[in-house]
This record gives sequence, C-alpha cells and structure tokens, in this order.
Amino acid sequence: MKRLFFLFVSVLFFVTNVKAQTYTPTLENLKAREVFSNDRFGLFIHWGPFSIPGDGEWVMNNRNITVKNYRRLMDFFNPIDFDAAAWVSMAKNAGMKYITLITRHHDGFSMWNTKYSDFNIMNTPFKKDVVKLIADECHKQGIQLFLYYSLLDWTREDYPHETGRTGQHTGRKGKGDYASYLQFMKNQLTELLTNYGTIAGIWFDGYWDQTAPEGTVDRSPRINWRLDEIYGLIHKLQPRCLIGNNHHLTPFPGEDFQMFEKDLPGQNRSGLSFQQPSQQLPLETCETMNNSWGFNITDTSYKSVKELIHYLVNAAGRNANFLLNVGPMPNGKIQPEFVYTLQEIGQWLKENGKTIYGTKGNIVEPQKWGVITAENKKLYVHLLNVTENETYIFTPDLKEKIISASTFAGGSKVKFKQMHEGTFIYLDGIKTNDTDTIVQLNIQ
Ligand code: FHN
Repeated sequence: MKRLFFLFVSVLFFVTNVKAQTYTPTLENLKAREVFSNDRFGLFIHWGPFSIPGDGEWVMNNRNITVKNYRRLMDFFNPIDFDAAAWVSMAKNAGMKYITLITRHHDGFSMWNTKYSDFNIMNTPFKKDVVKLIADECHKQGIQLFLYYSLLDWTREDYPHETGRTGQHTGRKGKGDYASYLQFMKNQLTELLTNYGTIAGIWFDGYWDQTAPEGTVDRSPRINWRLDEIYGLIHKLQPRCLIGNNHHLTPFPGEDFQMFEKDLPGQNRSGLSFQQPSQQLPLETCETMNNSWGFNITDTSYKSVKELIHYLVNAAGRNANFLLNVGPMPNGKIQPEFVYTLQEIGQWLKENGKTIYGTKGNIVEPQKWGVITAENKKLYVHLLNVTENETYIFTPDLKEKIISASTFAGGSKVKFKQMHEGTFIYLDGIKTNDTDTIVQLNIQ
C-alpha cells in the first residue's frame, strides 16, 4: 500500500513537472517579449499605506507591527494630491516605455477594488481604485502597464506563515492553508487580468519567503506553490501577458522574462543574484533612486543622474531593461529629487535614445571603459569611464567588420584600427562627454 502511494506521488510529481515543462509561448506572447526587450526603460512604483510612516515598504515586518495595528493605516490613506495623469506623463517624459505598479505588496494591502479582501483601497478615505486610475491613464497615454503582485502575505491567516522567513511577528496564530490562499490569489489575479484592459505583464515577488536565503545550496521551496496553475491562468486570461518572478533563481517554465534586483545581469553585488542570466528570455534589472523602494523620509542617499544613466546604458549593454523605482509620498506626490532626476534622464534619452531603445547587448564582454549596444548595421560604443588622458580604447572579440566610425553627437570622424586580436578606437581629437561619449561604428 505504502509502495503504491509512493508510486502515485512520483507519477503525480512527474505529470505536474512535464506539464510545467511543456509551456510553449503563443506567437503573441513571443511578440510581446520582443516589444518588451526593445523598451529598455520602465518605471517601478512602490506605493500604498506603507508609505505613511515614511520608513519603507517593509515597515510592518521591520517594526513588528501586528495585523490589528497595521490595519489602522487604512484609515489614514488619503492621497489628495495624487494625479495619475501626471505620474504617467512623468514616466513618458523620462523616456520610459512601461510602468510596473505595486498592486499588492507583502503587507497584503490591495490597491484596487477587490471582492476578495476588505484590506483594500476602497476602504480608505480615498475610496478610489488606484489600479484603475493608473491603468486607464496608461492606456490613454499609450504606455504599457505591468502589475507587481506579492506571493507572500504578512497579513492573511491562510498564507503559510509558519514556514515563511518573514512576517513572523504580525500576530498570526493559526496554521496557514495554502489551498485557500492559492484560490484567493487566483481570484485576485483574475480580477486584475479581467477588469483593467491589456496588462503587459505580471511581476511576482516573495517566492523567496519560502526558501532558504539566497546563496544557500538547497533553495527548494518549503511549500508547493503550484505556480503552473497560476501561470496557466494568467496565460489563459491574457496570452500575451508576460510573467516574471523575482525568486532570485533560474527562470521556471512558464516565465517569459528574467529579472534581477539591484544587480546588472552577471553581477552579484546585492547578494541576491546567484542566478545566471538567461540566454533565451528578455532580461530586466530593477534599482532604487535612493536606497528605498517605498517612501523613506530619512533616506537622502540619492543616486546622481549620471549614475542612473550609467545603470541604464550598462543594462542595455548586457541586453537588459532597466526598471527604475520611485516610492511616492503618502499625499500622492513624487518627491522633487526624483522628478528632477527623471527629467534629466529623459533629456539624455531624447538625444541618445537611438543608442538604447531597440538595441541588442552582449556584443562583447563589458569592458572597463563601458559597453556596446547594437542595432542593424550600427554598433554604439558607450565610453562611460574614460579619462581625459586616455588616447585610445581597446575592445577584444569584435567580430563585425567596421566600415567607418564617428561620434554619435556631432558626427566627427573617429580613427580606428581593426586587428586580429581586437579593435583600437582612438580618442584624440574627439570631444568627450562626462556622462557617456558614444562612438558610432558602421559595420558591414
Ligand atoms: O521585498 C521586496 C522589496 O520590498 C521590493 O519590492 C523588491 C523589488 O525588487 N523586491 C523584494 C525583495 O526581493
């Protein structure tokens, strides 16, 4: 009997896996992946009642706030200065092609009119469906909308909190019930993919709550998330909708893009990115403008315009999109430091976007001086780190035959020498730019 049971479990496991392995993206999904890859730049928005204490989106966990006390934030969330049109225009003027909006973060608060939880935006004094306001504006202004959805929940009793790594002090007593929680997530995702028009992608987070920390050898989950059911539902409702999961692991079957957090693909400065970049899927990396995702009133460690442009260029050079975050304030405004930086990046992209959008990266390994992006018969050499005294740069492994070279800004002729072991590009006589000197190579 025992044997029979094991056989049954193994067959079940095999069948589930085979089912998961056989994911074949539809043609429209493949097309959407291509569009996404060409977009290169997006806006991440971390916003909700967690913004009120001004201490980041992890405030509930970090300060051990109980569910009962945390729910009070719902009574204070009244962002009277929120203007969806202004946010979307700000993203567009920054040169961003998509927005990824938090719909429900780990605190479990839903930013839309959901039937499946009373911990939602309609029960705040604001009483307006934020997802709808932003979705309508994105559709109107022609920018794509991705929705962030946390698999982890610090509030619900049915989330398997007893095996979770975080949210252990929010006062939950009972045992989780994953079957019930899974059904809840499916219901909510169905709402999000039915009532808000075309959704370009779902951005999952929180899977890691049920695994050993990043960098541990065995990171198998402590619960069976049954992601194939969730992914299947999404692709059934909107086949072109791209699925990404910030599990900090190699992509699973059913996922349409791979993401990195606070790291360029191939780097692991954050300690979260042990996974290898996928060669097949579109890539994305996300980063904050200071050190916080959600609004943090004391965090003034703002990254400079130059640093963030370098991040964008470095991401494109590695074939990845850059998803840059803002944590709007509880009144619905985005702080002026962020607005200014986004305007400046937008200005830079107006002049140099041709070398970023629709390009491919990984033409050569990233070099000390910078990276190369490519489009049709043009290579753009981005000189991000060259000093006044450097008279040339050298790039190994450039297979393409160069016909001519010039500065991207101004079109002045640039000297070069292509040899068996690599290519020399001479910098004497060319006007360098402190942020990024771009040399255009026309190739055969
Ligand atoms: O815990 C979250 C965090 O709050 C934030 O949302 C980031 C964004 O990538 N992801 C998680 C940590 O991996």
